[in-house]
Amino acid sequence: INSQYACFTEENTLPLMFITHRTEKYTEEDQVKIALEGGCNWIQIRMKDNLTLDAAEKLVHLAGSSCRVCIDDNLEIAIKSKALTVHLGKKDMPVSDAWKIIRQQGYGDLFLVGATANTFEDIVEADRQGASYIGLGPYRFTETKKNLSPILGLEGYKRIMEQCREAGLKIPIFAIGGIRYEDIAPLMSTGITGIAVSSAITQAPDPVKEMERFCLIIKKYSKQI
Ligand code: TZP
Ligand code: MG
Repeated sequence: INSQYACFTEENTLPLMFITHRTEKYTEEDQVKIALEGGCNWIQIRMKDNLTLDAAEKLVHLAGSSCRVCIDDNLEIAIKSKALTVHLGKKDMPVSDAWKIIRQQGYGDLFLVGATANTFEDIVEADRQGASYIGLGPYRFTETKKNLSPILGLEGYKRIMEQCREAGLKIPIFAIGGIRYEDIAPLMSTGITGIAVSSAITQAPDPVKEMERFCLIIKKYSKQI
């Protein structure tokens, strides 16, 4: 048994993932504090060039036990820092290989493995390999990620979510990429589970207030699922 799909059914994790992305104004530590203060309880640590075990451990500790922390790309650091979630992109280790390592180390029932998708086919493959959830995107252009996959737009989400329903896929799907507050209602109506966001929070005039707004609307829509 793995913890596939467990995160949003058995826990009180809000289906809203905040992703750190260092800006001139806010360090990762600042951003974790902002997200927590705004009510977020799921944070992805995304530090492309400067991720270290020490940094991850400090941020996991800061997030505390009531916030799920996900480490981007690096399974070893996710395990050692006790983050208990890793997000794997298309160029990272395959999800099935990650599960082998996680089980070998005895964390099989605790861990979540997220995977990136840009197409329905990506979702099918990640699901087959046992991904716990999908980050599907990008919704629109964003400066936060280099080498963006083709933009999906609302039409892309409608089409892919319809394909998922037809195929009977149950895997939780999170929209990502340039998402602003106003996008949440139309995106949630396509049947996604939730959203992942970075710059809409960190670039808001009052990031804590913006996070609170995001949490409120996500709560409203996630209850309707
Ligand atoms: N993957 C696809 S888009 C993206 C990632 C990590 C960036 C999300 O950040 P933002 O600032 O909400 O576009
Ligand atoms: Mg990645």
